[in-house]
Amino acid sequence: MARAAITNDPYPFIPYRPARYPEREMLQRGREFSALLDRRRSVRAFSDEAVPRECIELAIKCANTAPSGAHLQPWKFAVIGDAETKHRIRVAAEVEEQENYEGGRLPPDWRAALAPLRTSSDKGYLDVVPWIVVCFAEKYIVTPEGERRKTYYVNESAGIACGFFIAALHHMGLSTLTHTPNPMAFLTEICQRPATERPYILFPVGFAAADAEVPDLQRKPLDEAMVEVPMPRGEGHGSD
Ligand code: IYR
Repeated sequence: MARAAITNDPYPFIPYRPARYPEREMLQRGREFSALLDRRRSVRAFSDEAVPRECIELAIKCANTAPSGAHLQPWKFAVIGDAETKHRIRVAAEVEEQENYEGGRLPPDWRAALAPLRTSSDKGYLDVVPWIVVCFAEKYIVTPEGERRKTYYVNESAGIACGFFIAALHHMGLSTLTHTPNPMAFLTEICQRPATERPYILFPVGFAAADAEVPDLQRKPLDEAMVEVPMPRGEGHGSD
């Protein structure tokens, strides 16, 4: 497997010359990318329309470009397209979520935070979507020689990979939901993954239903997302 070679061998260093654009074009590209991402919404109402498997493969290829701790790429994306396995996942997710919503496992503050989103223990969309993709985070990787290697920054790495995955789906006109049916241990068994991996995020993937609705959420404004760090007192000047 290529990765084992990568993790043991020193790398040659090769030139890297990323594309450069005139300033106007940089801004134009930034605005367009921002507008594209701003049109993405988490979806809970899906169409059962088929989605080519290659779209899923491409989204995982995009995820697989994510930076990762020591380049150990501690993720696996399990792909499920058959109705029986999707249904098993739905049933198991609903068992956990019924305990959360109806059984009182969700603390009151959490329930209150979710109320405006109208989420519930009904995860019917897991039967409807053409694909379910489960990202597993690898606590260890196993080399072809059977040697266990610890991975680093697993949450950060898998989280960034999932972000790329979500963006790639959206770019293709597909929708998903960042779903973490809690606890998620049942996914290890259903997806037949080893104990070195931990279920991280479950993604139903498909086209949004023709009549899908989403809450009219607003993104927080830039001046709340971005803060200026004050210059140290009595020191230097800005760069312009
Ligand atoms: N996992 C539950 C609850 C849930 C929690 C958060 I935080 C959300 O943003 C949405 C749902 C569920 O899937 O319903």
